[in-house]
Amino acid sequence: MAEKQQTLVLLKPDALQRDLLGEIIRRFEMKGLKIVGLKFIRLTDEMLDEHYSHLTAKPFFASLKQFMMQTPVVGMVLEGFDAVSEIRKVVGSTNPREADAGTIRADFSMNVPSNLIHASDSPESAVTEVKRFFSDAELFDYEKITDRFIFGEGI
Ligand code: DAT
Ligand code: MG
Repeated sequence: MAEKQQTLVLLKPDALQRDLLGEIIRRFEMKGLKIVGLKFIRLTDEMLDEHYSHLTAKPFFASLKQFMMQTPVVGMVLEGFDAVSEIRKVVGSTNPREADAGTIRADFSMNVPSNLIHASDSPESAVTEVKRFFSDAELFDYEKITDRFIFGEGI
């Protein structure tokens, strides 16, 4: 049974610099993911220590943090059935050169860390990451006239 989920996305400094924010958001919209939160975030060292805590021992950790702090990032919370795994499909593998053609990373990027997007990797991390970056007041529950056509009956 499909589960309605929320997931966290960050559009990284390379997406902003390369004028790809609109294109990436358009792909999420076309997939049928509903934007329930959207804002600029200026990431700090402390936020990144927490967000990338699974990578602290990696030799590239310090340069990854520098990369992520170059400009503000665009934070988004997207909602939909199985949104966490669906969005990872649309985004593609971490290494853009191994990502499937047609994914955002394969189509628009060439290397790590400049792979354009962060997207939560499990339902559990999505819950933690949405809370990390968005307050309840910044998340919006609303109906769209297309909901019935995208999600089907019984939403
Ligand atoms: P993902 O972003 O696909 O969830 P991850 O959580 O393993 O991947 O890594 C987070 C980010 O760290 C990734 O988007 C880009 C950067 N990164 C991963 N592996 C790297 C490497 N070998 N060299 C440089 N940056 C890397
Ligand atoms: Mg990850």
